[in-house]
Amino acid sequence: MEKNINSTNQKTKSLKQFEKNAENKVMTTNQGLKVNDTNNSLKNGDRGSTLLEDFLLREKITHFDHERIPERIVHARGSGAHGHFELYDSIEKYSKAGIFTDTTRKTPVFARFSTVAGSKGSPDLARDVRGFAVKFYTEEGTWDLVGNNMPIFFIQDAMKFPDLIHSVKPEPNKEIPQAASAHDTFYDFISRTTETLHNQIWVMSDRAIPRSYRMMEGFGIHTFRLINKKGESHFVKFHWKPKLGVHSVTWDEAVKINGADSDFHRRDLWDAIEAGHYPEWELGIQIVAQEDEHKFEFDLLDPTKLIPEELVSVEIIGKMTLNRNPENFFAETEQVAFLPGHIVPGIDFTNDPLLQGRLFSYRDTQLSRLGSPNFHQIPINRPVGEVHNNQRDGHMQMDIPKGQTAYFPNSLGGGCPHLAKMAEGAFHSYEERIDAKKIRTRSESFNDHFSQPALFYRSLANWEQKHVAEAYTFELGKCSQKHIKERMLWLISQIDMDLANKVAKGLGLKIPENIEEPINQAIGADADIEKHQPPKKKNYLNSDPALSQANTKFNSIETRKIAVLAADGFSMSDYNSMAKPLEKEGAMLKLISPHGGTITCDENMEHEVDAAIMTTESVLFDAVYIPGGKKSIDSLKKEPKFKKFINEIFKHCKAIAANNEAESLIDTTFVVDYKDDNSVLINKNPKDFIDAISKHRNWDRMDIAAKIPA
Ligand code: HDD
Repeated sequence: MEKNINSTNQKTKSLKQFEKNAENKVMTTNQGLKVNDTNNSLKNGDRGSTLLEDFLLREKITHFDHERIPERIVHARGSGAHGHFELYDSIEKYSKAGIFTDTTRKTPVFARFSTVAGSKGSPDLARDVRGFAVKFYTEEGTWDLVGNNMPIFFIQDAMKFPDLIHSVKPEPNKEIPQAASAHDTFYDFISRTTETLHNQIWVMSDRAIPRSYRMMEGFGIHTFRLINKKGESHFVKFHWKPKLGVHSVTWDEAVKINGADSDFHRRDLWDAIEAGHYPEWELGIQIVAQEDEHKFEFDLLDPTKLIPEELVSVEIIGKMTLNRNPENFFAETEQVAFLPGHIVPGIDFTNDPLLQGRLFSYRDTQLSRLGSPNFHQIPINRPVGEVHNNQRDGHMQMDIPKGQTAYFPNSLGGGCPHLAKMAEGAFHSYEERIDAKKIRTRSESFNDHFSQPALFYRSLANWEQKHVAEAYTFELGKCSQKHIKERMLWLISQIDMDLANKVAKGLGLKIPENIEEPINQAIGADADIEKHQPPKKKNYLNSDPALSQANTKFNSIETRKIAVLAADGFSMSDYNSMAKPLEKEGAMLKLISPHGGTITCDENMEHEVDAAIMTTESVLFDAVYIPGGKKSIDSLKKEPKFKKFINEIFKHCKAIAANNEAESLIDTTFVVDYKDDNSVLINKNPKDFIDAISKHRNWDRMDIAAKIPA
């Protein structure tokens, strides 16, 4: 399929000049020498030793030996895509940034989604936070919004980041487990660093196992500043809201997807874009006036706190569309370098101590990851505007700076590059008034570690709460140390006693009545311990509906994958009656049969099979449809994996539709006793099936489904 390349996208144009296409071209060395044999080395006779002289062998092997670069220390596993951002209405009262004032622009973007803990080759469905990083190639310079799919972070100060990551990464003595937080070192750290508990409960929720990158929210997390023309500052939190709503898989599916297709999210993003179903997110902002900085029960500078949407609503200001897959994974997705320090006039930082540390870390990491301070010259990292300064040389310098001078001020170079005036769009840091002691401490206003995890849990629907309890039980169940589990149980009991009781039951442990050491240990050795312990939990809001996936969008089946189970002799009229309305709504149907190749319907037409049953699994689909046709159904009955497929779809609370003879196949499965279920649709209108799929899951069946041993 032709890729949609937006000819007005400036970044796409700039990348084009670096693209190489070998079509109809002769093979050469890196020096342009034509190559006649790339299969055999130069030898002393046809059975002799290889000669050192063989420069063709040496060039090929040397390049190969150095093909890998260090993977990202975190967020190593990820996928990216190109697109653009459009602004709905100017927000000039808050920001002077061109991207926030000029509604005629289509700002090019490159977005990368990732897991955090796993290595580059780890499976996509790990229980983890997802990175949500967007590079905006704006006319005034590149702005990177390097966020996650959860609105808060684990820690409050960048100084703790290496500790956090060392605790979650595989344990250093045995390098186990890969891409998993369910182990002793992580919970040892978590249970001694209570500021982590808010992000941690989000990781226990369905947010940590998204159905698709296209179905997750994104958050800038920190409070940033927007600066308007008058130099006035407003605090801002950035939100990405996916057009398709926020949806997840269950843990049982996640575990199985990791085996069935460890590239599930990567493939999903790629396929959707190739098929022209371009993922879209709306950008929202929460604005807090400068004078309201201290009006909340929490500190705006504390990245472990969100501003509930019930308190400050999210104003939608624009939309991001991803419409082009990269040409080359390494050149673009692997080499893209996101830096929270990349901002443009109209956007500025706050003193959030996590953000402040990030401003150092990202540039530093690129130096070892990409190997040179010239990483900004790699095509994907180049800004769309011109770059002129007196920085020179370094590994892999790609530019050829002209002239005699590389210093400022100069007269020999005509004073160039000259300094930009404010009127020319120069960047100027927000003039925040500072009058303080230099001090190494944690603000007491950051001490509340339980109110927001409790608010999050209270805001969830009952099925979401059940998933949270199961996730804690699983994760702590994987820990081997009883004292770590007990400490976690006590901490969970401070968030919600009912939740802690459920987890304790699953673990077969008692919740301790108290714990001896101070619970907040993220303080200095000489600090006043009492002063830094979390105060009593506050309840400033009963619930925040925006935190629950039960309140997301359920209005579309676009890009949902529907398995059609059929064999030779399936009913074409059944199929047509269902397939056409589903496809009209943007669903993707895949024919699953006892074998690969083709099958023939009852109207004697051949149909290409998308997957033989042996090569696929139900967890890769959102719903199943089984058309009638006696011969087809008889064949499906002979292959037990079809029954397993249907049982599992039911277990995962997905929609099932069947026509005519297909009911007898349903009757051979566990579903036979639940044919009155809301989303088991036998000989029903396609509209009912579409409605059931658009609801994502029928959680009403959750308790029954859990009993199915699929
Ligand atoms: Fe980070 C990568 C998100 C805190 C240090 N981070 C990285 C990526 C994302 C985030 C999405 C991958 C970007 C990509 O796709 O290339 N990180 C966050 C968020 C944080 C956060 C939302 C808190 C709000 N990070 C954080 C801290 C530090 C780092 C506090 C260090 C002090 N992060 C890094 C890093 C990485 C990185 C080591 C690894 C690869 C890279 O930067 O380019 O520098």
